[in-house]
Amino acid sequence: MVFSFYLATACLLAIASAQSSCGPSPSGKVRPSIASGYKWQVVATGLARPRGIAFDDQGRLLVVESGSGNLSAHTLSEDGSGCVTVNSSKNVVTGLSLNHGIAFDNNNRMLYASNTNDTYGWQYDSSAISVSNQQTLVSNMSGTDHSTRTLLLPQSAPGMLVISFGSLSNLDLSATNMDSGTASVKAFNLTNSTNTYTYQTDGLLLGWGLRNEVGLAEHPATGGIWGVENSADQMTRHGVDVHATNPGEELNFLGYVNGTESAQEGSNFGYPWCFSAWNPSILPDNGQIEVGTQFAIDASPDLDNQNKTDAFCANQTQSRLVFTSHMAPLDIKFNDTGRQAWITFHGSWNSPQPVGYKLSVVNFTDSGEPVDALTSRTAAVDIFGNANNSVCPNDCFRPVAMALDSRGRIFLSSDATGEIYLVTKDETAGGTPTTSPSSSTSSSSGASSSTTSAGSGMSARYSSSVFGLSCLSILAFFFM
Ligand SMILES: [Ca+2]
Repeated sequence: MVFSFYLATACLLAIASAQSSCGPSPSGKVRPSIASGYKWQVVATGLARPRGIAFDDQGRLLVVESGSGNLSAHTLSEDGSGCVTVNSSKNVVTGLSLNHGIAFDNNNRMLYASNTNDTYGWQYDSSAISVSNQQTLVSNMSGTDHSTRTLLLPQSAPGMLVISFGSLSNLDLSATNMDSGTASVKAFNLTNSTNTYTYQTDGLLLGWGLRNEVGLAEHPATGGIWGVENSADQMTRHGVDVHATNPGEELNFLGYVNGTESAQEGSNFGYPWCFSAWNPSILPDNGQIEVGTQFAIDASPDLDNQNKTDAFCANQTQSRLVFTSHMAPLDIKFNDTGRQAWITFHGSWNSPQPVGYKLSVVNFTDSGEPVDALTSRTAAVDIFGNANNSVCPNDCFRPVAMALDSRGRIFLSSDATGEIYLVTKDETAGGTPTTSPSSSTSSSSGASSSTTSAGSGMSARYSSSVFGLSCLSILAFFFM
């Protein structure tokens, strides 16, 4: 029995190492999983479907709570061990059905937020934690299905407001008309605006044929605008159902708003005619299709494709990386050097196996380009997710949006569970993550062996869980 006691102690330590060291417990049955070299904690619980988040200049976390439509501010406190908790909370904006988008200008004096139809701006007082002088800046974006209007205030182009307006359905023919405004990303100059802009007729077009570019980010070194796209559900090609592993979710380069010229600016990115391959092997007539190639969905019963062919799709702007189908990327944020892009994957109903529900990182070069090639299937390295995706979505957190604080720590909203998480490097673990790719991504000949600081994937955590189960088995034997 003495041996059993020591064994039990060792086993409990192994299991406990997989738990957060501080903060509230995760909601319900949520069991997070993290890559070695990183740690997590819950910062806040009980929020009403939190979506977009942002820090004010006092380090307060502002949260769009889509369940209530309010924008709330949360004053945080931190103990000596780095544990962050909410000290007090206050509603800043109510009554506008805000549902996702939030951004500050460069000096945190102006606050912006959106509901489906409108984008608003206010003067923000971080001492009083209040707003004033509400303006409706951009309007006429009502729509069904994809209701979020992500906002980005590029640091390299003060006064420019970038907005993403997703398609109105899975395969939305209105997106074939550039003037409809749907399935596009545009930039609006706030410095010379006197009236409310109309999305369709005003603004600078950065890209169209973008099904639902929910995540937008500016590269800190180049000023380039990058987006992550939620691609189509229920896909068929030549009448064959290929939706289980196609199309790939996309990382797109949308050009600049700081005056730098780009051939891609204002171009068509393919939707609703063309989609990027994730698994070419199951596509009919796939002789010319690699991972990331945009292909046509000829003869789809869902869409009269007006003879758009693979050759046509080859001439539309290609994505820069692709990710596993249906993972639903909702946000992208660069670290301060621009060498890492963090991406949240919300997960989707349309995958036969639950996929996504995690935070991953993509490595970029010094010149602001993805390290991996378009043909890579391992560009996104998993850092933080759920221990068991088979219980998703019901018993999983679902990452939506991020805010990085001045120390590079990642705050992460989960709408489904009403939580804010904090993911950060684990200094006590040496802070030197390994470079192995995640176990949860498929292997590929196009895989990159990057040298940057992506974690070792979440397999270590799974090992811990497996070890825990093994311990229980052994203990059961000894206690019999
Ligand atoms: Ca595309």
